[in-house]
Amino acid sequence: MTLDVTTTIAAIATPSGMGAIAVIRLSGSSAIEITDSIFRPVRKGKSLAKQSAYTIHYGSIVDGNREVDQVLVSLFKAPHSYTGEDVVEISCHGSVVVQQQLLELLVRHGAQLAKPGEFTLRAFMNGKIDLSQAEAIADLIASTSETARRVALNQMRGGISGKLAELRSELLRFTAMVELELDFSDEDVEFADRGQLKNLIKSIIAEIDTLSDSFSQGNAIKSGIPVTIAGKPNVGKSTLLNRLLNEEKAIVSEIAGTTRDAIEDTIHLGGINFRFIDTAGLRKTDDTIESLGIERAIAKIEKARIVLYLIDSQCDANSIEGEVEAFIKKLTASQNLIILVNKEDKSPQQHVETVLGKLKEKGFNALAISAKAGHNIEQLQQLLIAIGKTDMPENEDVIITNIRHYNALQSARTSLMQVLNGLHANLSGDLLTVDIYEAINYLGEITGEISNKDVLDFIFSKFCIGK
Ligand SMILES: Nc1nc2c(ncn2[C@@H]2O[C@H](COP(=O)(O)OP(=O)(O)OP(=O)(O)O)[C@@H](O)[C@H]2O)c(=O)[nH]1
Ligand SMILES: [Mg+2]
Repeated sequence: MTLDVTTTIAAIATPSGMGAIAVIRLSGSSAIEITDSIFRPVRKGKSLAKQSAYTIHYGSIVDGNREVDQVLVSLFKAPHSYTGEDVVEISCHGSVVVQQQLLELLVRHGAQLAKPGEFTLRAFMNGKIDLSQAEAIADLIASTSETARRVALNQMRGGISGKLAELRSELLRFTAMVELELDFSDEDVEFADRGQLKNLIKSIIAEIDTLSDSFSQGNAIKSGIPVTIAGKPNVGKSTLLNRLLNEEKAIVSEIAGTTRDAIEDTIHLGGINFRFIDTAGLRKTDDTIESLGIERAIAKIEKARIVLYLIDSQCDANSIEGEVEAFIKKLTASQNLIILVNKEDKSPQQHVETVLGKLKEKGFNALAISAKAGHNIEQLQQLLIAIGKTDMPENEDVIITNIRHYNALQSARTSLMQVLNGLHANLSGDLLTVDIYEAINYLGEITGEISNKDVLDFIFSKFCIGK
C-alpha cells in the first residue's frame, strides 16, 4: 500500500446499517476545502477554512440547491489530528441513503475513497503512532472482553514500544562503543567491556523470554482462554458444551462415540473470553475416524489452560480415583483441572456425595452437575471466572498478543544467542556488531522503525474502512 499524501481520503467511519447518527471522515490537505464546497453553515459568516481547529459547526450539506442532510462538522488541523493531516468529521443522520449520498458528493468534489486502514496508515507514516500502536488500534476495535480492551489500550499507549525502545537503545549504546574501537583498531583498545556486554545480552534475552512467555497469555486474551471438555464417551461432554454456550452446537446422543471432531466456540463470562472445546470421548477403539478424533482430543487437552474432565455419576466410586489419576498424567502443572461429576440427577445423592468426597480427599477440584438439567452450571461458571481472573495479567504487565511480534522477538533472541557465542569465541568487534545490528533490526520490526511494504500491506489490510 503506497501512501499518496497529495490525495484527500474519505470514508464512512461508523458501522453500516441504521444508527441514529453516522460519521464520515476526511483526511488530507484538501479535507477542509472539499467540505467547504458542500457545507452551508446555519450561522452565515466564515467558511470552515477560516474557522479555528477543534471546533464544531452546525449546518447543511447541499448538492447544488438540494439539501442532503443537516450535520455537525468537526475540524482538526495538521499536525494535531489522528492522521497528522487536516481531518474533518461530518456527523450526519444514520440513514444509509444519507451516508451514501454524502460520500458520493465528497468524491465528486475531489476526495478519494479510503482503503481499509488508510487513516491509521497515514497516522503511522506521519509519525503519530508506531506500528505496534497501529496494530493495537485494530485490536481495540476488535476487542470483545474487558481484558482484551485493557491490554490493547496499554499497547496503544505505547506499552510494548517503550519496553522495546529501552532494549534497543541499550544495544545501540553498546554497538556505538564497539564501533569506536574499530576507529582505533591500530591501538588494540577495548571501549566496550566484554563482560558487561555479555551481561547486557543475557539480561536482554531474559526480557525477551518474559515477553515471549506472555504470548500464550496474550493469545488467551485475544481468542479466549482455551477450556477443553474431556472424558470417556457418553458422559455428557457435548451436552455440557451446548449448555455453556446456550446453543445446540454439538450433536448429543445416547450412542457412545458421537463426537469425532473437536467443536469449539467462544463466549464471555465475567469480562473474560473463554473458548470451550468439546472433544471425542477417550477410549480404546478400532474405528479409524474415532481414533483420529481421539488424537485431536488429546492435542486439545494439551493446549488447554483449563480442563473440564467429566465423569458419569453412575460410576463405581471405587474405580473413579484410578481413572482420574490416569488422566492427570496427560496434564502439566500449569493447567487447571476441574472434575465434573455429571448426570447427578441419575444417581442417589448419597452416592454422588461419596464420589465427590473421594475426589476432594485427593485434592481435586470437583463439582457435581447435571449438564442436561442445568444444575450447578452457575457454580461452574463462577469457578471458571475465578480461575480466569488469576490467569489474567496485572494492569501494568506488557503482554504480547501478536504473532508477528512473537516471531520478531524469537528472531532477535537467535541473533543475541549468536552474539553470546561470538563473545565466547572472542570474536572481533566488527563481527559482533553484525549480530547485534540484526537483533536491533528485529526489535525495530515490531514498532515499524524497520518495515517493508508487504508487512504494512498485511497489517493495514486487516483494518476496517474508515479507520
Ligand atoms: N440424565 C442426564 N442425562 C445426561 C446428562 N448429560 C448428558 N446426558 C445424556 O447422556 C447422553 C450422552 O450425552 P453427550 O453429550 O452426547 O455425551 P458425550 O460425552 O458428548 O458423548 P461422546 O460424544 O459420544 O463422547 C445423551 O443421551 C444425553 O442426553 C445429565 O446431566 N443428565
Ligand atoms: Mg459428544
